[in-house]
Amino acid sequence: MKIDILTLFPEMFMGPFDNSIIKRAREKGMLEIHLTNIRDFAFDKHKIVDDYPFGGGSGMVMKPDPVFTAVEHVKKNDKEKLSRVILLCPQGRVFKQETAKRLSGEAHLILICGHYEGIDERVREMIVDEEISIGDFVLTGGEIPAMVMVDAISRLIPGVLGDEDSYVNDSFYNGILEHPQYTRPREYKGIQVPEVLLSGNHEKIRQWRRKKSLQRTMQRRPDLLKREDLSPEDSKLLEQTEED
Ligand code: 9D3
Repeated sequence: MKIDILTLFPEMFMGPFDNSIIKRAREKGMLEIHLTNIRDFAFDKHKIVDDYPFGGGSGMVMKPDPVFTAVEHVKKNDKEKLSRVILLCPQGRVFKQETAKRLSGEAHLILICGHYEGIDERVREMIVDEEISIGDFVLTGGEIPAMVMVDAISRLIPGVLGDEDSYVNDSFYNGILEHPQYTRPREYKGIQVPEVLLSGNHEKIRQWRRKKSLQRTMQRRPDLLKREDLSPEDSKLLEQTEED
């Protein structure tokens, strides 16, 4: 997969993609990440990329031409029109694991990082295929959201994760939070590893983990647990939880 990132702050991306899994994916040629500075496509003397909003109001708006020209530039070798243009902005649909899954099947993503109060609406109308937000909190721009997306999408590209860090057990893959994990030593600062995990009884261990997962999900993320899709076994484990 090829990912082009269009931003006014390319320096922010120095580092996040140069570590562990993403770095290995880039080295293996499975992932190609390119950064483009939108300011390089402002051709006036002062390289101006923002302007006052028509109609008044506070804050600045990103001018359409530098963004438009930058997108045209990164699309110029894409004869088959295989690219998908995504604008990161607070007005977008919220990014979910299923969004990451869907986008991991694309050949070429072009991510535009919004900044200032917003971007001229005509950019959206003419070249943006999809708008994405990463959640209901206010950030200073679309750069960190772009990093989040690249990270979540990259690990789903076939061959990027080794067997050891496989994604089939991902929390949101199963729609329920993960159970507690322990490693050596058996006792740490006076706290023992639960006896059942040392028992070697795989059926008991499986039930314990499932129960802990359900318990955590009910306490922290009840929105993920719809009673009607609980199996009879899950319902029983949840009843035990309510007794605990
Ligand atoms: C006062 C109105 N604000 C819109 C909700 C203005 C505004 C705040 C923050 C406009 C732009 C921004 C910068 N944020 C992003 O560009 C952004 C973002 C975010 O703030 N939260 C979650 N996801 C995203 S994706 C891009």
